[in-house]
Amino acid sequence: MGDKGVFWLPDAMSTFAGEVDALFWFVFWTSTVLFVAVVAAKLYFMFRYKRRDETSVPDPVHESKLLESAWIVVPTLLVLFVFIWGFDVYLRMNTAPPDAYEITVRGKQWAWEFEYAEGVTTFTEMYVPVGRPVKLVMSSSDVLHSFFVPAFRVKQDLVPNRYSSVWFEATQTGEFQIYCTEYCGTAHSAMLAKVVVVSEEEFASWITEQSQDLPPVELGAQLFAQCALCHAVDGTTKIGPALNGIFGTQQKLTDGTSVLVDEDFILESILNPAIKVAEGFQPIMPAGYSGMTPKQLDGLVAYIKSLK
Ligand SMILES: [Cu+2]
Repeated sequence: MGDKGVFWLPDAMSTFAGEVDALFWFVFWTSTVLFVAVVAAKLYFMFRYKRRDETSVPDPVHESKLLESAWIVVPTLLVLFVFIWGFDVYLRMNTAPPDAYEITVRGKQWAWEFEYAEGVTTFTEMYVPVGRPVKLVMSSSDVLHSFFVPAFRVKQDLVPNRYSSVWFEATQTGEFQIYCTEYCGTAHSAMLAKVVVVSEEEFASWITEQSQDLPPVELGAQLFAQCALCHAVDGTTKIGPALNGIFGTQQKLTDGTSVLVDEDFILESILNPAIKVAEGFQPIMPAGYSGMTPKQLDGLVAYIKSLK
């Protein structure tokens, strides 16, 4: 947490963050004042009107029009005030400026995919320019996910077969955490990424650099970021088997047979992971990676093949 955050709110790093916080603090402090007032009045009445002996009968209560009107009118005005204020912020937060820079975001078990208009795709980092509105057009390849950047006060569900969107304008450069905040299966808690906010110039040169054609192995290494949650490349076992040094070996399968790890087996395991499952593992790999382009698939196969 940086120097602008407080104990329960992270740094405010987007143009809307301050407004969201102001609304939050208003609701928080009015609730606190009302809570203290109600509890204090209750305690006072408990002692002031305590029944002191068996025969005592309290005086009849007379209504006070002024008092009754006050406790109807004041809370109603408060609630309406919060509604109008909140609705105004909500509407503006949901209406992206027409000149916003668009990024297509796809959530899948268990990775984020960020696709830029220039044809660049990233997985663990979403680069955005500072001081420029960015609109995210989001969808999911499988189940419900939810995109959450606490520092921007931005949160939106991703729904299969439907687009949802959010927009924000980052006010400072830096790296900010992205969470999936809708439980989406085994590796939900590790479905993380970062927003990297850079200057306009840095962003432009980053895009140019990324859009260069990469050799297949390098392209594959980049794409592999979305697999790295479940597959290690250093021999350790994660949710799925480690993928280094497997090319050319015989792999034992859950049905007792074995298979030669060649290009075809790697490709089949990406497209249809449930057909041949490595011994000792569950058939839990999502089939969502079949949506990659042939070039991307070639790259991934080349990369896995290259792992020693
Ligand atoms: Cu998720």
